[in-house]
Amino acid sequence: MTITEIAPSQVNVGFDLRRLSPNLGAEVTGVDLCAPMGDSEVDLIRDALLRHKVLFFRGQALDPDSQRAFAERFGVLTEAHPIMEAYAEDHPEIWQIDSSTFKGRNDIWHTDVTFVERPPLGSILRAVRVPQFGGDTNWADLEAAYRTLSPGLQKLADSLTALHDGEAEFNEILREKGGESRWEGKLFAGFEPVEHPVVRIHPETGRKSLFVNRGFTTKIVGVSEAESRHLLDIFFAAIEKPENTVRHSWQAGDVVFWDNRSTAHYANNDYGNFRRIMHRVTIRGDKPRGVTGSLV
Ligand SMILES: O=C(O)CCC(=O)C(=O)O
Ligand SMILES: [Fe+2]
Repeated sequence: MTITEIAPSQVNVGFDLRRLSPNLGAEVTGVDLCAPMGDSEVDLIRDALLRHKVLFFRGQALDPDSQRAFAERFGVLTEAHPIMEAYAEDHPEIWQIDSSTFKGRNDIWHTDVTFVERPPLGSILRAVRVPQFGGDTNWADLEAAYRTLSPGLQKLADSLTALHDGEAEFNEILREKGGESRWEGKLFAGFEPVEHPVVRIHPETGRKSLFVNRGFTTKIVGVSEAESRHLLDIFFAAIEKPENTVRHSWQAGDVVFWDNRSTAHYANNDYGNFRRIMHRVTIRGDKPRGVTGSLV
C-alpha cells in the first residue's frame, strides 16, 4: 500500500511528549501504533527513546501482528526468549508473560537477558490483561545511577567487568524443558556466565551507564567474593534509588518501549491470584562495550 492510499486520519503525522520524571520516562501522545508510520515518525520515536529511555504509549489497540510490525521498525526482533517458549508458532518473537503459568513474576530488578553475549537493544511490552489493581512496573535509569556514584567509585567501576548468569532465574525452567534451549542460533545446555563491562558506553549516545543488575549479575571479576558482594550492593542501591526510577500503572492496551542498554526494570508482584497477561518482544542488540573501548 502506498502512502496516498491511506486516509489522512489513519496516518501518523506527529506526536507530543510529556516527561514523567527528571531522569527517565516520557508519555507519547497523538500516535496510533497500529497506523502506518513514516520514517520521520520512526526517527522521532528513536530519538525520544535515546533521550528518555522509556516511552509510554497509553490506550493502543495493537495485536500480536501489529506489535511485531511496530517493533520491526526499530531493528531485527529476536526469538521470544532464550529459555521461555514463544507465544505461538506463528509468533516466535512474542513472549507471553501470563501470571497463571509463569511463576517468576519479574519482581526483581533486571535488565533483559543480560546473561547472553548480546543482550537486546530494547523491549516492547504490551498489556493484554491487567489485574484490578497492582502489577505496576518500575524502570530505573542506569545512567543516573552511574552519576549517583562518587567520582572515585565511578573510576573504579569504569575499570571493572562482571559476570551475568541466567541460572538463578531460569534454571528450573530449562530443566523442565529437558536441559536444552536454542536462541539466536546459540544452544543453551545449562548456563555459562558471560562477562560484561560494569560501566557500559551506550553505542548510540556515548553516555555511561551502570550495567549491572540484581537479576543476572552474579560477581565482579577479579575481586574477592566479599568485595564483589559489597560493590554490587553499592551499585544496586544506586540503581534502585526511587529518584532514579519511573513507575507505570497499566491499563489493557498500554505499550511501553524501553532502551535495554540504559535501564533496568521491576514488576510489582502485588496482585495475588488476579490474572495478568503481557506480550513482550525484544530487538536484537550488540555486545556491550566498556570505557576502555575494548570488548570483554
Ligand atoms: O511484567 C512486567 O511488567 C515486566 C516483565 C518483564 O520483566 C519484561 O517484560 O521484560
Ligand atoms: Fe524484563
